[in-house]
Amino acid sequence: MVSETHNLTKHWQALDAAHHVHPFTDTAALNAEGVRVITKADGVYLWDSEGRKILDGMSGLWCVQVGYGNAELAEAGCEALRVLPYYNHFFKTSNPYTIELAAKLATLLPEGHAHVLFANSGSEANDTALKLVRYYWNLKGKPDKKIHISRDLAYHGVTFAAASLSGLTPMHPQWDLPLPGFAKVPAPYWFGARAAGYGDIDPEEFGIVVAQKLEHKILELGAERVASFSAEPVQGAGGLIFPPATYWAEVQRICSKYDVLLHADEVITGFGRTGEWFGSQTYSIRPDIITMAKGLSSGYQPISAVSLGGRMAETILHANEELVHGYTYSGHPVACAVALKNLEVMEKLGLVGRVRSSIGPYLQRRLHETFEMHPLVGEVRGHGLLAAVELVPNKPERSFFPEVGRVGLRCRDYCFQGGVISRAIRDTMVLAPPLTVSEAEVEEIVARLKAAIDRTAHDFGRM
Ligand code: PXG
Repeated sequence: MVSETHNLTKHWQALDAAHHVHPFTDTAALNAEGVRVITKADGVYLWDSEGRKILDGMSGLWCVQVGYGNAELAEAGCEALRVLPYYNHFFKTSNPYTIELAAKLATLLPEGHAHVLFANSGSEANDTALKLVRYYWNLKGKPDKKIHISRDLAYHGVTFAAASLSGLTPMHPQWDLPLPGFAKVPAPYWFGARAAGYGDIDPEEFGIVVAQKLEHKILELGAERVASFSAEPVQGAGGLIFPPATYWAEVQRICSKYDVLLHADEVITGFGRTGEWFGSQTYSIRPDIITMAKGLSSGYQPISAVSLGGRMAETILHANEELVHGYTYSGHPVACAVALKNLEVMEKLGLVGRVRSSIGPYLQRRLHETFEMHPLVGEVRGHGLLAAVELVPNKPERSFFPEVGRVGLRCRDYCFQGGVISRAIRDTMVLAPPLTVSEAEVEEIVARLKAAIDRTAHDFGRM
């Protein structure tokens, strides 16, 4: 039986190598190593084709809020597949699943966000958002407002516009990006502030100083040319960067002062991650436009959405002309049925409340207790069910390893070998478990991560 399993693994690995090109992957290197084939999932666990069980500390790609194997979501999808597997919204038509989902979102979104457009991925949602920002300023008679500002280390997706908006520089050279009309300001990354030359600044002061970089950039470009500022409430793929408490209020002030639309990318922070439905609620942000995906359907179906705040809705929805935008699968009935059920299940299980007041604080406390004094750890940071353990050569100096990413990658490999998935971003280990994770499972995550970090520390002479 064991060898049969193994043969099937080899078979799949060979076919994958022959025909399948992976995202964000060095194809030749992967094919030399052989891909891991994931065959099933349940709760917080995955199984691979060798029968190995792995605790998924990342909820897939930060998205499986209700955990894997939820039968209610599966049934909702099956029912929609039988009843209305497809129809569109182009020909003066709609369907109950899409309608109900839009109305449900309006009850959960921050104040003033009562209208949504659907798409299929976070990247598409962000592309759509930038188009709507442009359209808004054109309708307002300010066609010179065309520059989109975003931040270093931001991740907004991979389409031409979303990749241009992203501030992770390795995302650009292969595609001659960013496109013209995109500008960047620094991220509110306090742990990296010393290395970036800000000296021994405290987080609150740093929050203001770094927010004001946005003001400087707007003044440098000319407010009459700046359309929007895009930002994740908490930066995810850029290294889990939590803004200092002073940051968002200052950004909000600056956007209002210069009449710059504020776009919150809630693709990761949406749907309970930080203990509220949206990160904008956690950080008291009042965005003009919000993009969301991932947790909207717990990743069970590809679906994303863009919501319009008051002034954008008012202007765009009363333009009295056709909105020349939309995808074949915008508001796909099966995806909407699954997303609607996902929100219902999240409410029934009280998942957002448990992230805020029980399991979120529990994860944060256990990570602090375990890693705060660890010789390889510079900082433990987190909020709700988002957490990061930053691996550094010298904690008091807040400096980084010279060969960025090598230590993190080693630790990530040890995590995999030890049966837990924790993503390494540069040399930071990141966790974003399903919102259903139990205390016992948190203990498992912490123990396995500790074993991996200890092994890594040993390899690099730090223990
Ligand atoms: N915005 C944010 C904030 C994201 O995190 C996107 C937009 C793009 O969504 P789509 O659905 O187009 O992928 C994302 C996606 C990682 C990782 O390794 C993170 C994402 C995607 C893939 C990998 O952390 N986030």
